[in-house]
Amino acid sequence: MNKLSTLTLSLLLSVAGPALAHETGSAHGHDAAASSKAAKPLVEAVVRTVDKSAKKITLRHGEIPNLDMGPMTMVFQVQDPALLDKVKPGDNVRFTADQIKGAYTVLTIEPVQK
Ligand SMILES: [Cu+2]
Repeated sequence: MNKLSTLTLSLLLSVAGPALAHETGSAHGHDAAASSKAAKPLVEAVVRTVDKSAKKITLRHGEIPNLDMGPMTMVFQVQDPALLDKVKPGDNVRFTADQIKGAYTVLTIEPVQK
């Protein structure tokens, strides 16, 4: 199921990335600050491991357009360790990431109900 959903999501993202990003914004009201700062595209992923003490998370992620990265499993830094309280291994998530001082870093992450 994970393989299939990743495949599906990759396809969806390639045609409907911005639309998907729009849908998830509804839960939290206004997001003016974020959108004025050129928000990063939301990327689908599955959480593999979470390491709060090291502020790291391993994600099996789909394509990350702003990092020019294809789907893979890798470790990310997290900008705020509180983000790691929202997710656990096995969760399907949507996240945004950027390269900060050379380190791939998760900026936002939200679980997705499947
Ligand atoms: Cu990667």
